[in-house]
Amino acid sequence: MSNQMFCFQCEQTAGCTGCTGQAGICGKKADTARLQDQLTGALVKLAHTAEKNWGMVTEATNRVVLDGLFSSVTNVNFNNETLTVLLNRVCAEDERVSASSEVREPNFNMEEVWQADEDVRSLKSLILFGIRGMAAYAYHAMALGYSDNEVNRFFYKALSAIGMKDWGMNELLPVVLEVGEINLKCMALLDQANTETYGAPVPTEVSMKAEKGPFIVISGHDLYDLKLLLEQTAGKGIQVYTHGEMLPAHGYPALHQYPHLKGNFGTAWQNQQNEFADLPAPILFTTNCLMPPKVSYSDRVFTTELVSYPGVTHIGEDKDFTPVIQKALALGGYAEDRQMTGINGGKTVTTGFGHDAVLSVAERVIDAVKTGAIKRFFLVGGCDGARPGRNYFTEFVKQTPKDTVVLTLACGKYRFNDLELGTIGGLPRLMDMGQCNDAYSAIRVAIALAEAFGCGVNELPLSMILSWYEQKAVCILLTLLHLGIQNIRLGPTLPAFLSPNVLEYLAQRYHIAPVTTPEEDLKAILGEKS
Ligand code: SF4
Ligand code: SF3
Repeated sequence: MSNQMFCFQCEQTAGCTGCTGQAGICGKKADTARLQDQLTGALVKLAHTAEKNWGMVTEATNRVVLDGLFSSVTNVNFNNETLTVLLNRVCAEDERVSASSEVREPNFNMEEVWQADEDVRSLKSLILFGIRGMAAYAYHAMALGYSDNEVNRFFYKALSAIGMKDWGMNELLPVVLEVGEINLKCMALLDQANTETYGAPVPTEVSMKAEKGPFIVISGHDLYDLKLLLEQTAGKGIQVYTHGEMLPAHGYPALHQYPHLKGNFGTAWQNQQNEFADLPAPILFTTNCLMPPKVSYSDRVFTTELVSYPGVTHIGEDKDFTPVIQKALALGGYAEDRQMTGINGGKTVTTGFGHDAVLSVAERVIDAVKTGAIKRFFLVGGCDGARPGRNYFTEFVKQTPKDTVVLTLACGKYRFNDLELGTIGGLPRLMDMGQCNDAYSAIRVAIALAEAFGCGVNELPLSMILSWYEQKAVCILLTLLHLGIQNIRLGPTLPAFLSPNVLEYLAQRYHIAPVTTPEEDLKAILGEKS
């Protein structure tokens, strides 16, 4: 087993069963996967220690738990060196927290989970992957000075559950659903952090034209890093372009105010190796999704926070972006303005339809539903990825009837966000609610509409068609289940970590179903009673 690995946490896992052997499909090598397992095992041990010595837990303990979980999210960290430093931090914290105990907790080996009975493995995986995603939300909120004791406390409970040797379905299932419940609080916290810091997003048209001259492309989800970069590049003749999940930043007033935040470059994460190949500019990754950089552009890639790749320049905690700025000036950018387009040839995209923006027109929306002008809402959202089956989401949106509204969020929207879908009653038919980190906005809107119509969310003329890839999608899904939302269609494939029994439970109780074809799914949905 020394050069072997096992990982099945994301949608592109090998053969839809699990990445094994020398490396995963994402490029994560076996030794890195094993280090992440060791790190997770150390976090489980720390959680057991913390549960028994709660008085010793400090902000530093909470921070190392978030760092450890977030670092193992797909496409964040490929670097054994930084993972080893993190592992040592977790062990040192465990030592400190346990200082007053006479008995030390035993080490925990993740092989115990991977080798467990398939239902136990499935439920523990749901818990682990769910809290990895939730840790990302808590981390971003913490960067802005926001944290929540109940959320922090739950990470230890969930990690402890993963280490329980004799727990079965009865004990683990409630913890799985609790991940969804606490994640709702965590997403609300991040929403509060973002909107209080940068203002509520407003609908904003974003150009896809790269202007001539030096520029920097910033990717990932961390708005705080973008803010710091905008401050440090102000007045230097450098333009800043968002990439991937950074696009919704344009909707926040406190970020939009910077005139050199010019537009958006490129599409979703899985196209980066092509889109960055000839880029005359540096790219800064603040979170996932980093792909192994090709030699053709690896000297232009910079990472910060928990993102790390061997040999790539990392911007540390001092947040001095000088190396990125110098690289931008040295490369010089394009000689002439360059019009980029989206996947479907569109030249602009619109973002910023957060809950405040949508609910500010709630009366018009409600009237339009009552008069029959709007027949149905679709939430077509989630992660993008490389599987060819993901064209489903483009085709689905293209085929939605003209009297329906498409709400979207996360990077899966690049499949269709440059399409011109027109308007209904003055409202755009396609509304981008933001990042995967903003799934809370969609939940707020759904709950507000249900209240306005005096019904439950399941009775609304609303269908959810979700695409997943990494672990934030797992915690969002668990939150939707916690809210009792049924009939979610999930694709392009179902998670490998759902055992047949767990899948059957989800299908029976929540009517989760895999996507089929856009035609069949639309026919089934539109035939449904609304
Ligand atoms: Fe495979 Fe996904 Fe794990 Fe990477 S993160 S090793 S692609 S399952
Ligand atoms: Fe995308 Fe990685 Fe999930 Fe944030 S950037 S949605 S996949």
